[in-house]
Amino acid sequence: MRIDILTLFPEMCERVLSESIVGRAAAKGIVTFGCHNIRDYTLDKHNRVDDAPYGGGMGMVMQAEPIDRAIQAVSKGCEERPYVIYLSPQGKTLTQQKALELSHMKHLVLLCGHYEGVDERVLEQDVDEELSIGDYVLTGGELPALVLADCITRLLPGALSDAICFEEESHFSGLLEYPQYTRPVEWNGRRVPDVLLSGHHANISAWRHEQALERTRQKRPDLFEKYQETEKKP
Ligand code: 9D3
Repeated sequence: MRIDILTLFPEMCERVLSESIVGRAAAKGIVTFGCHNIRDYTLDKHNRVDDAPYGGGMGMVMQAEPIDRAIQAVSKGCEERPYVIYLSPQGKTLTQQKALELSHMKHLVLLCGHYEGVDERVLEQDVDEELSIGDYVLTGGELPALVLADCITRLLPGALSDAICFEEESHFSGLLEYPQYTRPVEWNGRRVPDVLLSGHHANISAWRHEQALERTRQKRPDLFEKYQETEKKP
């Protein structure tokens, strides 16, 4: 898969995408990231990418032309038109299901907005979908684009280790995870639960399932309700 991010802060995006599991997936060639500065596509002699809104009002609006030229540039030489996503507080909220759907695309372009917004005409012409990551206000679309890139990348075949991947498939139950412990057995007067030291695998499994249920009931009653409903079905 190819993911191009159009932003005013390409270095910020490159840094995030070069680390950890996502960075490793890129190094392995499972995904290719391109982080592009929208400013590089302005034709303005002062390198401007924004201007005052028509009709007046506060703040600045990102101009259509540099954004459209950036999209044209990253589409060049591609057989198919990329799927263009605008990260915006007005979009539908990203879900795991949406990330899974997007993980099947060949080429995504993620457009990050700033200032008071983007000229509506380039959105109409070029954008296929608008996505938000939740109902809280950030300073720009970069973190949302990185959240989306991270979420999609880990779903690509080969991105996760076999161990984690197996765990995902076998354990995805709709419950929260059970508590985990590692050495030492006692820390600050707190002991690891005896059952985990017993070596009795059936008891350990039963204990973990119980813990997962209890935690979900306490911390995420919404998920617990859903889980109970799916359990009732044959
Ligand atoms: C002037 C009114 N503001 C809308 C509430 C404007 C505005 C605020 C913040 C416009 C852009 C932003 C920056 N945020 C994003 O670009 C953004 C975002 C977010 O703030 N929260 C959750 N998801 C997203 S996706 C893009």
